[in-house]
Amino acid sequence: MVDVILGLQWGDEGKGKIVDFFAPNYDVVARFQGGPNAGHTLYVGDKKVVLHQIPSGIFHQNTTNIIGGGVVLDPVTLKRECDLVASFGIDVKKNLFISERTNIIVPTHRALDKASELSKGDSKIGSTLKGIGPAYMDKTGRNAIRVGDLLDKSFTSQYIKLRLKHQKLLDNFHFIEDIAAWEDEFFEALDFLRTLNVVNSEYFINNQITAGKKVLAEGAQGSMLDIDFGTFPFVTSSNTISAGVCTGLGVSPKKINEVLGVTKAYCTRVGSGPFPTELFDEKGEELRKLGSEFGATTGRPRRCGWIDLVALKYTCMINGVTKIIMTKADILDSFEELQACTAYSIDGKQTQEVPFAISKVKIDPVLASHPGWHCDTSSIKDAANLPQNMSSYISFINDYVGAPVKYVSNGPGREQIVAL
Ligand code: 2SA
Ligand code: GDP
Ligand code: MG
Repeated sequence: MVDVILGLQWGDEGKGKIVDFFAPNYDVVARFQGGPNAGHTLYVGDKKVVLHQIPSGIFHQNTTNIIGGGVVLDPVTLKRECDLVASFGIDVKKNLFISERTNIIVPTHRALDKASELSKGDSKIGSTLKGIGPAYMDKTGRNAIRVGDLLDKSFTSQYIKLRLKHQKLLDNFHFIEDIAAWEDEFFEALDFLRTLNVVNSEYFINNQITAGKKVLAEGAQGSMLDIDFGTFPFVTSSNTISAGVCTGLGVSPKKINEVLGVTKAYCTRVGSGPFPTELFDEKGEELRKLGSEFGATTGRPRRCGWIDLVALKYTCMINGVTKIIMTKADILDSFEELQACTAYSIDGKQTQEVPFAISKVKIDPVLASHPGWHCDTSSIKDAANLPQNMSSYISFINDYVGAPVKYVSNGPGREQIVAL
């Protein structure tokens, strides 16, 4: 069976740490969507590592890691990540496998991403500029080059055709970028990619499942950034929700078992778009400072606010979440009072549903107040020792969203997690 770990907010919920924590229980960890826009942070000993495309199970020697067909892969970033992982003594040629169906991000995708954002002006998405949108456009537009094509002799002509198509678009944007320089490192990275294990991942994964192996699917970004169900158009270009596991890995919905949803104890968003509980005052600043809320890929400051239970209940629903993991609870340790959004007020009317027009209407959050716990929780190991006010905050969340919080993460380290 396949268990899933994914983000229930706008990304950066701490999925990397949580996947790394659970990885020893699994034989296979697989990424099913996204690409180098993701930044998944975990600690190996006391060393901080940020992974972008390699699954967060890579530091466990007995875990097989798969980059699935739903991912868009930047070979240059992958090569850098493989070097980083190898510096910890991990042999990527042994336990990293890449699907033939994985779409390749080419240098002109990055240029097109930048040109598209520039052309949007004030309404820009706040893309990570890693070429994600244009790469997925080439997938749905049926132009993309896939990893399996690398081994085919038609690869060069396929590449040139795509490059010319992109150049025509870039000419329209009057956009100048030194693509030739990017191409040098791109082709060098392709040579490296050819040396890795490229597999037919749908058979590979299904054979593992049939053999009784345990598979963990690792989501990137968050459910509110899903291309279909997120705050469109301020979303990423893939299905970040549990449905994406089936299309991104080639597994049947019947094979999905647990869906573990990760949420912060508060909320952040990086990039543009609606964020009903965003704090523009010193409390938001305090969350950013205490939580070190800066993009793991771009370094951009993340916008911070209170937990949004309307959005959380919605994402639990669309994902079929069976268990919630609440991270960064320790960041709230010093707060006198916490707030949680229990409804949206739009034009004076209250709703507990995420509206279609979330990106167009003005939303005032209806907030419920909750007392803080004023103590250092970062070294707590047992649920019985959690402060009473944290337990009641968690009960309130459980009751509202209708899915149980089963783990509380109280620090960035592997061991800083409490089972409830
Ligand atoms: P893109 O690059 O086209 O997918 O951007 C579209 C929107 O999706 C958001 N997005 C993200 N949001 C949170 N975290 C992400 N990963 C990095 C991190 C982000 C960073 O781990 O911190 O370093 O800035 C991520 N990737 C994409 C993005 O902000 C746009 O709103
Ligand atoms: P991801 O994209 O969901 O993997 O999350 P990121 O790695 O982008 O951002 C999460 C950040 O929070 C990282 O710096 C983690 O090391 C850190 N983190 C994860 N869980 C916790 C936690 O429970 N407490 C604290 N203080 N930090 C955490
Ligand atoms: Mg991240």
